[in-house]
Amino acid sequence: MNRTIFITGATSGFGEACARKFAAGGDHLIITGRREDRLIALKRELEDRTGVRVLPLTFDVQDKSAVFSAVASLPASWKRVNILINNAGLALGRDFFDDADLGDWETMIDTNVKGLLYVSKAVLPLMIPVGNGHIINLGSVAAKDIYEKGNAYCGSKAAVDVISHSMRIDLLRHGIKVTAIHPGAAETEFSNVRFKGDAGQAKKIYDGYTPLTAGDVADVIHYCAGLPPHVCINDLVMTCTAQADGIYFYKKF
Ligand code: NDP
Ligand code: 8X3
Repeated sequence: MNRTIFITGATSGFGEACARKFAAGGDHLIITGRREDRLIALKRELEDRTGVRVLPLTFDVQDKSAVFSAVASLPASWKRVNILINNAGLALGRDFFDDADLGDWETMIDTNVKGLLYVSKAVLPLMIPVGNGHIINLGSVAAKDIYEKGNAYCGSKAAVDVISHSMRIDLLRHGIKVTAIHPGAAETEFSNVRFKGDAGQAKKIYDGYTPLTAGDVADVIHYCAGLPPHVCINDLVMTCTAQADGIYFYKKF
């Protein structure tokens, strides 16, 4: 389709699956994350396989000046962005409020909330002149249904939910669509990160049912991004069939 898609967190999970899906559809990509080796490997693979142009940008979304200088460093031919997918994010820990780690809370808020704000603010000047921009933010069912030991992660995703609504209102005058996607459990590196490399604990999250895959989420994001200019999906909750909401699952053991 020849659009330019700016994807945060493209080194894994939903972001990487989005890169593959949009490249297969002919879109050019700016892919970002901290793990540069993965970005370079993905660029090579997608350019060879699909013929689209892929530009890797390595930065930490928590680092305000790194975000703004990375976006400012884009070559002139990349200074137009049609779609921003604010996907970079994480959960750290799953502990009662009184047991939770302050550093984990800070990292989640700095990444999921402040990082999303910094990237959006930095990219918007490249999107407003295009006249048909679209921002797609990754929230979570954790924004909609608050579960035990979810505390700061649920709070950070509830912030994404509210910020998405606010963006939609404030960007109306620029004709920019804002979509918030709220997936339920999806098997990616997410739980490995949440449980700090404890693979056994991470795997247990997906026992007894078939969770979403990163590809399922990328398919839905790609669908939202392909609707006619006058149509916007504002808010979308998606789960696997075995999950009803942020809390209730039907698991078979
Ligand atoms: P993954 O762990 O597989 O991917 C997370 C991505 O975010 C990686 O590419 C990682 O890149 C990037 N990232 C994390 N921290 C930073 C940072 N400080 N700066 C830049 N990039 C960062 O998880 P998912 O794909 O599952 O998650 C993607 C999003 O979807 C997250 O916002 C998550 O909260 C949300 N989500 C996930 C669900 C799930 O069950 N998996 C369900 C609902 C929402 P790198 O480490 O290279 O920087
Ligand atoms: C990720 C899904 O249920 O772990 O946002 O919060 S959950």
